[in-house]
Amino acid sequence: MRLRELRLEDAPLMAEWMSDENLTSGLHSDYSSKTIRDAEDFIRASQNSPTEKHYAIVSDEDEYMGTASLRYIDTEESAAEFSVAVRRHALRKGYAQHGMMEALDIAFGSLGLNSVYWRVKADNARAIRFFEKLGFHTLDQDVPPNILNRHREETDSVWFAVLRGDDYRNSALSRGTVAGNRIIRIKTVPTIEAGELSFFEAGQDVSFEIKRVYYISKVPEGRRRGFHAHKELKQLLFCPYGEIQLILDDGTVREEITLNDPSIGIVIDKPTWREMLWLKKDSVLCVAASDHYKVEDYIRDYGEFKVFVGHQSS
Ligand code: T46
Repeated sequence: MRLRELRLEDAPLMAEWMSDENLTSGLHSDYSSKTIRDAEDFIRASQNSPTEKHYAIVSDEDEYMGTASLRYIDTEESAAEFSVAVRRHALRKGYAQHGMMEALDIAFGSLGLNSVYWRVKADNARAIRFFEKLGFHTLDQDVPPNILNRHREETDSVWFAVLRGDDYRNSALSRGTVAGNRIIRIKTVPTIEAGELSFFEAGQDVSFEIKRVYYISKVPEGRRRGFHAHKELKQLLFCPYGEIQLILDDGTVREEITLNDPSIGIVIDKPTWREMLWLKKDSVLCVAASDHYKVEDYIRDYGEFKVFVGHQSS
């Protein structure tokens, strides 16, 4: 998946999400009467605007999945507002997250801005949950008055922000854990203009003895794997290349983290249900495991897993 300029041929799929009330009811604008013509007008108007940048979030096959936008770009204030909308077909596949990260890269990179703000309707629980899972928190204050004034009619918004220098791609790291499993930083040595080298050593950086290493590659974008837990096995998971969402569930809490940094590892050392979603084609998931492959250590039924962890904790 990637961002590119919007094209007129994106209009039919853009009109598709606009007419999906389930998707638009939480947005600020009213899209109920929008047509393909309106979508075409929007794309044309956005093409030469210095203050509005709209990008198509597209699949590897270049299919339009949604729009990520930087609006009200204010070079004096060095700020912009972010927004994102995706088609139903793109939900839960990582497109919104990917579009957001690339749009923030553009805001702080080529546009050279210092801050990006966005607002969400206070009753749009799905959107608030989405941003909070990425590690963003609603702002109680500190939204610049000129930005607040722009939307003074809307009294039902909560605000989020990213400032230049924030590690927005890895804000999950500050959480420390995912569903009770530790997020660790793998030692990483940068070399001058020749990349970096990451390493961990058994008995020193990893608390269990490593008996097996395996890796998963050549997975198409948008595909899921996993759907199981282990009874005894302990593992360190990391993604040396690409972008993979890891969904972990300890039987009580279900949380996600995006692995897109070779220096981040997740230690899963207690029974945890896992699912992995390939956000980018050719991403690689590497695992250092505490034991050899034992089919009897797998729990592949979620109901059984719930019983297993229930018994363990009682
Ligand atoms: C896990 C997640 C993160 C082997 O023969 N040896 C091995 O060491 C492994 C790991 C797998 N296999 C066989 C078993 C299956 O026939 O490879 C096939 C695919 O395994 P599975 O469907 O379990 O793959 P994933 O990606 O769902 O899960 C794997 C690991 O199995 C699992 O332990 O935690 O990655």
